[in-house]
Amino acid sequence: MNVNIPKKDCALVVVDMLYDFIDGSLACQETDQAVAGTLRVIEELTAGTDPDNSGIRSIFPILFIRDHHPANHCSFVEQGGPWPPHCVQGTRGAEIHERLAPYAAEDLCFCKGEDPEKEQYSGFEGKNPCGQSLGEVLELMEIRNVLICGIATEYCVRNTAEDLLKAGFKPTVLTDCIAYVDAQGHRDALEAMEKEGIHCL
Ligand code: VGL
Ligand code: ZN
Repeated sequence: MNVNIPKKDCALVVVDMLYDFIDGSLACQETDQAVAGTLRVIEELTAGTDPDNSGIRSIFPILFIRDHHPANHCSFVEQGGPWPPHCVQGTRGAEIHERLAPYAAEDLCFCKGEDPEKEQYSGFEGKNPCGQSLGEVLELMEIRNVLICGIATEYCVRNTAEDLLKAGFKPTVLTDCIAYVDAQGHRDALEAMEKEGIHCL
C-alpha cells in the first residue's frame, strides 16, 4: 500500500495488536495480513529520505494502544460480560506483537480497560505511564492527521477513530492493516465510519 498522505502533522496509531487478538483467546480474522500490512506501512513512513543513502531512517511518531485488563474485568464471561478473558495484565496475551514491539516507545503506549468496572473500547482515553491520554499527547505533538491500524475494526478501531474525529483530528483507517471479529461486522463498520466522515483508505 502507498500511503499518499502528507507526513506533516501526521502520526500512526496501532490499536490492540496484542497476542490475544492475534492468536490467543480472542483471535480475530485476517490478523496475519493486518500485522504484515502495518509493518509495510511503518517501513514506508520511516523510510529515509537522505540523499547519501546513509541508512538513517526518519523519525515518524507511532503510538500504540493496549487493551490491558485486570483478571476480574467486567467484559469477561465470568463477570457476565460478552468476551472470554483476554489481554490480562502481565500475560503474553496482553503483549504487543514481537515484530511491532521494537517501534513501541514506553511513553507512546496507552493502556485502556484497566478499570474492572468499565468497558473501554476506545483508545482515545488510554493512558501512558505518565498518566497522559492519547488525545492529550497528540495535541502536545501538534498532530492533526491520524492513521489508524489494528484490531478489531468493529470495536477498538472504530471507537478510537470516532473519538478522534469528535475531538477534531482527521482520522484515516488503513483498511489493509485491520483485523476483525466478524466479516460482516467489519464491512458494516467501515461503511458506517465512511458515512461519519472517517476516511477509510
Ligand atoms: C476489543 C473486544 C474486547 C478491541 C477489546 O479492542 O477491539 N474487542 N476488548
Ligand atoms: Zn478488552
